[in-house]
Order: sequence, then structure tokens, then C-alpha cells
Amino acid sequence: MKSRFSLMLIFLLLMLSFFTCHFSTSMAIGGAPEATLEFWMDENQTAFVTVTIAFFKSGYNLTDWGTVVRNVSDFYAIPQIDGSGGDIGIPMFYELVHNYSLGQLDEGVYTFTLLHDDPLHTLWENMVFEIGFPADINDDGKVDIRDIAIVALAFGTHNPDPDYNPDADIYYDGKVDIKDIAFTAMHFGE
Ligand SMILES: [Ca+2]
Repeated sequence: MKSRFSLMLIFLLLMLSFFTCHFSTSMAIGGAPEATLEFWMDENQTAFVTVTIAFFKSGYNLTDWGTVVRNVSDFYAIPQIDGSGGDIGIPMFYELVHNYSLGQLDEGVYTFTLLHDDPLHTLWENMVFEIGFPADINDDGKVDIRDIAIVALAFGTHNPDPDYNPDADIYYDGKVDIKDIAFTAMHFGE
């Protein structure tokens, strides 16, 4: 009785994985583009994000990648995907790669957001990356109670308050809040 139940469970799991695989494959064949983001730095410490958009050609052309706007700690990449008419044929797999230069960034934690919205598809990908060793605020090579104290002292301040300390603003969003304390605490002892 027990082994029959186990067999049943295995069968159900197999069915579930089959449907999950089948579903994701048919999404791609249906033409919904998929984006992947990769962060890297060159020898001059310039930060880049490589955006790869993969899609099956079903009347799609990526003609304009738009611009990246730096909004304190967030970068928004807004690719424009233009329809190119009813191009019905054998589905072809396309991949478009674009490098966004983010320039030389101060030490901190940043978020890169890719957003594309059209009547058919929404592409939304988020990536968090770190520059330097931001939890070590006093730059003495370790994260300890001194670093926590610096963030605690600046807690609740906003740029341009006189007490605002950009080094304590690890998420670099113009305010020192619980996110910055939590990040420092998470790296405590490193
Ligand atoms: Ca330190």
C-alpha cells in the first residue's frame, strides 16, 4: 500500500515536471522575448551591464535600445521593440546583445532594471550588484561594530541633511535607512 502511494507520488511529480517544461518551451516558441542581465567591469573600473534579449522571430525587430537613466541607485534600460508586420514562416531564434556603460560608480549597492512594455509583452528584469566593499564604511579592511555605529549615527538622515553621510548610504538612494543597516549587519565579521 505504501509503495503504491510512493509510485503514485513519483508519477504525479513526473507529470508536473513534464507540464512545467512544456509550458516554458511553448512560451518561448510563442514569441515572448526573454532577457538576461550580466554585470562586469573593465580594466578602467568602468561598470557595464550586458543585456541579452532572446526571442523567436515572429514579427519582431529590436531597433532602438533607448537610453539608460541613472536615478540615484537605479538604472532603467528601456528597449523599444517594434513590430515589423506579419512575418509568418519557420520560427527562427534570435538573440540581441547590448552593453550598457554605467560609467565609474562610487562604492555601493546598485540596482539595474530592464523594462520593456508593449501591448503584447512585458519584459522586466532586475539585477542588484555591488561596487567595492561597501559594508566596510571606514575602509579599515573589516566589517565590525565601528561600521555599524557609523550607519546608526546617520540613520534616518536624507541628502542634503548636514548629518547625511554618503558612505553610510550603502544603497545610494539618498537616505540612510534600515536597508543600509541590514546590509552592514549581514556582512558583519567579514
Ligand atoms: Ca570597517
